[in-house]
Amino acid sequence: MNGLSFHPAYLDRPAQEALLANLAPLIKAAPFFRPTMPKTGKPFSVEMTNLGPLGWVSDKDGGYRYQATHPVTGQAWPAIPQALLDLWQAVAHYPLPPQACLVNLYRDGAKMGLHVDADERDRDAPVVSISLGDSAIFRLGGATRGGPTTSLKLSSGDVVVLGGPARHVYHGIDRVLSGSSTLVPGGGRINLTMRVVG
Ligand code: MD6
Ligand code: FE
Repeated sequence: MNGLSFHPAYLDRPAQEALLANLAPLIKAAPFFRPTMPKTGKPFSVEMTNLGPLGWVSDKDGGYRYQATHPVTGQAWPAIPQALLDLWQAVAHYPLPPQACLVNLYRDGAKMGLHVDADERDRDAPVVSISLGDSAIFRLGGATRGGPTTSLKLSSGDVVVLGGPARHVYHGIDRVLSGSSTLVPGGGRINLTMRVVG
């Protein structure tokens, strides 16, 4: 697919462990919260937190948006660690640094429905995704809902860049293969997506 770049095993096991150790105190300061759907207030199965000047949040009344503070603690999000900024620099091929790093946590049975990332004003910047922990089935479609889709298994250490036309395609996580990795304490999958919000 045009604009999709897949880097399997971009991070080896020691690098994955180092990244997770780097994230632990940041997640302690900005704990995972469970967003809710706009209008219905239905809770997501995925828990989230963010790093960087802006973070993606969603709730019943405010809908999908970026904001500078954690919705529960009211504190500014922790900074994006240098190791992640370096990774962005190496794979994004984009002149601006990311403003947001969304951290998704998939515990037992969590998944993410097909969606397009469309809350960013900068429509040209790629999104860089890093997978840690249990493997997941990532589904990729086209620019419109309901077209043909393909799936890609994302394992711990894999990096995906969605740029160009691929930046605007439908995608989601069908399921996480529980117990497929020992990386994340307590099990499950963590996905980091770095974005330029604009
Ligand atoms: C996930 N990823 O892997 C969900 N969005 O848990 C995304 O929604 C995503 O991987 C934009 C670009 C790349 C992604
Ligand atoms: Fe997405």
